[in-house]
Amino acid sequence: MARGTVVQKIIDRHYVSGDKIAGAPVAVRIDQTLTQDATGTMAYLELEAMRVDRVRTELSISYVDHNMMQNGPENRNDHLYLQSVAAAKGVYFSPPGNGICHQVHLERFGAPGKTLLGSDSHTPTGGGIGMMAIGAGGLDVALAMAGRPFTLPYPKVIGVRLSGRLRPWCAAKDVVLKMLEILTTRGNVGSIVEYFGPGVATLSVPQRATITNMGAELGVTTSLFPSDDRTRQFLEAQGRGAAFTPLTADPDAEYDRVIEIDLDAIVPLAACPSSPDQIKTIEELRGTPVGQVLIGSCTNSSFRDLALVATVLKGRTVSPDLTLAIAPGSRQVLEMLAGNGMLADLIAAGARILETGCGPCIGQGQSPADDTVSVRTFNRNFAGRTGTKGDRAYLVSPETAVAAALTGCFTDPRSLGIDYPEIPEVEQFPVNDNLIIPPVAHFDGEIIRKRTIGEPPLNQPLPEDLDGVTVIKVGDKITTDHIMPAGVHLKLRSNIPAYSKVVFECFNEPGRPTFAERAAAVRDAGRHGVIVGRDSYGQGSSREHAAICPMYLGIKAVIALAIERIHRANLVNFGIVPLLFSDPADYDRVAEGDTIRIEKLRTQLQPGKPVAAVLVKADGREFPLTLKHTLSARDLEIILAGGMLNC
Ligand code: MIC
Ligand code: SF4
Repeated sequence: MARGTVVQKIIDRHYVSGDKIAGAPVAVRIDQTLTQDATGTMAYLELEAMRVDRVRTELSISYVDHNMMQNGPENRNDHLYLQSVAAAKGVYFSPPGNGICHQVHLERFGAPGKTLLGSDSHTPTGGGIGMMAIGAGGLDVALAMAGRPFTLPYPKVIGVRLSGRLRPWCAAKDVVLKMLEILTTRGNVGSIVEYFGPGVATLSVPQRATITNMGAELGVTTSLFPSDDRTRQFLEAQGRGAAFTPLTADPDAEYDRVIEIDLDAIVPLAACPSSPDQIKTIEELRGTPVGQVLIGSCTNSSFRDLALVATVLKGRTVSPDLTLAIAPGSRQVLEMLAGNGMLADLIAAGARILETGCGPCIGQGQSPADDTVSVRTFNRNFAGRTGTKGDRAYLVSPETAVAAALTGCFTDPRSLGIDYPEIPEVEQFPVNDNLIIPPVAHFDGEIIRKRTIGEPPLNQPLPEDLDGVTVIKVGDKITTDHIMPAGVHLKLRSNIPAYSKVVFECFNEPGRPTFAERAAAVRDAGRHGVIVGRDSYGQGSSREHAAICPMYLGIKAVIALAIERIHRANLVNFGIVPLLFSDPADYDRVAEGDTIRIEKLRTQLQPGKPVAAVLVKADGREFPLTLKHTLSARDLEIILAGGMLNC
C-alpha cells in the first residue's frame, strides 16, 4: 500500500469521506473545474437542470476549443449559450481562438496541490504542474461545480522513477510512448501514476505536461509530477509565482509498484495504427513514406515544442510529397511565435498555420488521403478519428514530426545531421488575459438558447425485469470514438435526438438497419437494448454522449469483460447498468439479436453480489449466465432511479 506520495498528500488535503483502501470509493473536494464546448453544453444544461444558481468551486472555467469549424449555425449557437450561461453561473469564459483548454489552463490557472475536475479526458495535463487533475463526464463536472465532492476509487499509486536526462532529439513524448509500451492502454483502471526521482528536475513543466496529458491513454485515473523549482520557475514566468507551493513525495515514500525509466535510454518512438499502445521505434519505421504531418493538440503545442519545430524548419522547405499543418496550443503560444519571427519561419518553410484549438485532432478538417500515412504529435490514433476510413495515423514527438516533414518519410531525427536546437526556458511569457472573460457579480442578462440547444434527456427508472435484446456485439478496446463519432458530427453535441442517429456509425453496414434504427425498434417494441463488449470497453474520450445517446435509444445495460473508468461512471450517471461477464467464455456464446433476460434485476443488484441472467439463443436454446459488477451502494441508487438527474 502506497504511503507518503504526492497523490496521498493531495487526497488527504481534499478528503471528504470513504475508506482509504485501494479500490474503495473515496470522495474528495474539487477546487477547480474546466469544461470544453463539445462536452460543456451538456454539462451546463445539467447544471441548470440541478437548479444551481452559482458555482461553488474556487474557480470554474468554460473553454471553447473543439467545435470551431462553424459549418452551419450549431457551433456558434453553442458558443453563445456557453458564454451566457458562464456569465449567469459565475464561470470564467475562454472564447474560441484563445486556445486548447488544457494548454491555457496550465498557463493561466493551474496550481500545484489543487484538485481539478474537467469534462475532458486529457485534464491530467494539469498533473505537469503538480495538480491532481482528473477527467470525468460532464455530469460529474456539473456536480463538482455545484459544490459536491467527486468520488474516485482510492488509487493504487504507480511510481515512475526517472533517472538520467533525455538525449538530443529524444522527447517527453517518447517517455509517455514508452509508458504506453510498458503499461498498455488497458488494465490500469484505479491507478494513479506519480513521477519521481532525479530525472524529474531535468524536465520542464511543458515537457511534464506532455507526459501527464497522454497518460490518459493508459486508462489510469490521472498522472502527476511533484511541484519543484521548475514548477516555480514556470509559474513565475507566467506572472503567477504566488500560485506556487512545493509538493514532493516523502524521501521514504512507498508506491504500490515502481517502474524505472532511464531518460538516457529513451529513443524516438511512434504509436502505430490504430492504438496509442502499438509502439515501434522510428528506426523500425525508417523510410516509410508519409503523406501528412500535423503538429499541435493538447499534447504537443507548447511554445517549447513549436519553437523547436520553427528552429529546425528555419531556412528549409517541407518535402513536396506531404503537407505540414501546425495548430498552436494557445493564443499566448501564437503571439510568441508571431512576436519573435518564428511564425514567419514556419510559413516560409511551407507550414499551413491552423487556428489555435483542437482542429484535426478531433477530426475537424485535415483528413488524410486514402491509403496514406499521417504523422501527428497528437495523443490518439483510434481508427477513423482522422475522418478517413481505414486511416493510418502515427503518434510521434515534434522532433520526429519535423524530421518527417523535411524528408517525406519516417526518419530518425538523430540522423538528420542537424544540430539539436536547445530551446531555453522562457523567462517571461507575454501575459494577456484580455480574452478570458471573468464572471459578473450579478447576472441580469439572458441565457442565449438558439434552436439547436436541446435539453438533457431524462431516463425512466430501471425496470424490474430486464427483457434484453443484444443490439450489438463488439470486440476488444472499443473507444468512445467508436460509440459516438466526433469529426463532422461534433456539431450535434447539444442535440441528442440528432446525435443519437450516429451511435456506432462505424459498425453500420449498407443494406442493414443502423444501430440507432435497431435499438429504437427494440425500444419501441417495449423491450430493452443491451450492448455486449469485450475487454476495455469505453476507452478514451470522456464524452458522456457515449452513454446519453445509447440511453436515449433505450439501451439499459452494457455487458463486457471490462469497462473503462470514465465511461463506466457516465453509464451509471445516465442509468445504464455496467455489467461484467464472470466467465469470459460467455462472451463467445452471445450473438447479436440474442435475448438476455434478467429477472428481478432491481432486486438482484446489490453491492458485491452476482446477477443471474439467462441467454436465449435465436433457436430457443437457453444458457444460464452469471454476471457481476463493481457498483457501490450509491451507484446502485443512481441506476435504480434511472440516472443522476432523477436523484
Ligand atoms: C478527445 O480528445 O477525444 C476529446 C474530444 O477531447 C474528448 C472530449 C469530447 O469527446 O468532447 C476527451 O478527450 O474527453
Ligand atoms: Fe482537443 Fe485533441 Fe486534446 Fe482532445 S486530445 S482536448 S480533441 S487537442
